[in-house]
Amino acid sequence: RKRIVSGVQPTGSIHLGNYLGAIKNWIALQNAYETLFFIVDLHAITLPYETQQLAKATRDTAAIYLACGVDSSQASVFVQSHVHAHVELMWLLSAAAPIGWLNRMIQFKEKSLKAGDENVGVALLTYPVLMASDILLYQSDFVPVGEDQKQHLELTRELAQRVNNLYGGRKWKKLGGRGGAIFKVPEPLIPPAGARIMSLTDGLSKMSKSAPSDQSRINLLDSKDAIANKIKRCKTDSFPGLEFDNPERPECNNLLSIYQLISGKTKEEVIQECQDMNWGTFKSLITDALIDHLHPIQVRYEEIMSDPAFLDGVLTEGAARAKEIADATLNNVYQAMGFLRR
Ligand code: AQP
Repeated sequence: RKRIVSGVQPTGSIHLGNYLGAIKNWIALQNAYETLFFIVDLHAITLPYETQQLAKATRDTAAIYLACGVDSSQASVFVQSHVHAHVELMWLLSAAAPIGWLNRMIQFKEKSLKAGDENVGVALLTYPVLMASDILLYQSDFVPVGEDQKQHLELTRELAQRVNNLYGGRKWKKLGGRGGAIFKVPEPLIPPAGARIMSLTDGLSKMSKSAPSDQSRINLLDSKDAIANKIKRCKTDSFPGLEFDNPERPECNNLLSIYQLISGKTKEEVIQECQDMNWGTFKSLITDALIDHLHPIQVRYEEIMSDPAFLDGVLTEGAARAKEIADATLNNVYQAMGFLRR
């Protein structure tokens, strides 16, 4: 079976964007592919963070994966830092990664510009090398990526090819290796349309964990009242009726898309149902749909959190399965790069 890897950072509450853009799609993939879903805690420290929160957020994120329907008997669910090979391979890859490639990464430019050079850790620059390590360790065939991560995946692909050229093939064979490519070059798996969920308070910026206002996002664990309140106060417009894809109505497009994804209806069905509605009627419809969709996830989340031994078991087993694949790749890389092995 073809293999897929993906992960979410434990940097705050998991929101509807993470769910509709990533986790919900994983569930659809786990039957057809071999899947590894991890909680990327090592990535979560690239910007200032709260040490008292990291471990809790990591466990919460794992529990949310399971509550959303990730099946730990099929998928390997684990914490990135529990598999040491991620960091080790990252160092080896960073020797092959030209600084120029990293300097061109837009996310780094944007985030570092905000904070200023003296306040930004080196890890923010080398973050894409760790991401490449996360993917290449598992010889992944596909990586589900949103628009924002496309550039990083392209870097992963180029880095894989560069390492294959520098150290693979005949040179590796001479060192006792199997020869050929060290890494599989992964392909992006672009999620279904409409999977970029925007902020509730500004239809032009994406829904994000790190946005200062909690009103801008629906968290998966929000109470019924919180959901109702956020939808009540979310940004709308004063055009008549409701419609998708009008560039002058980004909030309208976003809310209709959310409703479509949550209700499982087609776009045409949503158009038929909602085009003549006013905001008041639609808001009560989407509020109910969100509450109904999230309720079973919240119930499962509580069950999982009430049984810490179960969650520990899932994460231990997931890390063990991941380690087997990761260590095999890492050993190949050490060998191909000419290291003296124990
Ligand atoms: N608004 C979104 N719409 C669709 N997909 C989204 N994702 C995030 N936001 C949206 C997808 O969620 C996955 C995990 O994201 P991440 O935790 O690695 O980091 P992120 O993309 O930076 O997510 P956030 O919530 O915006 O976090 P912060 O604020 O910490 O940077 C990815 O697959 C991402 O595409």
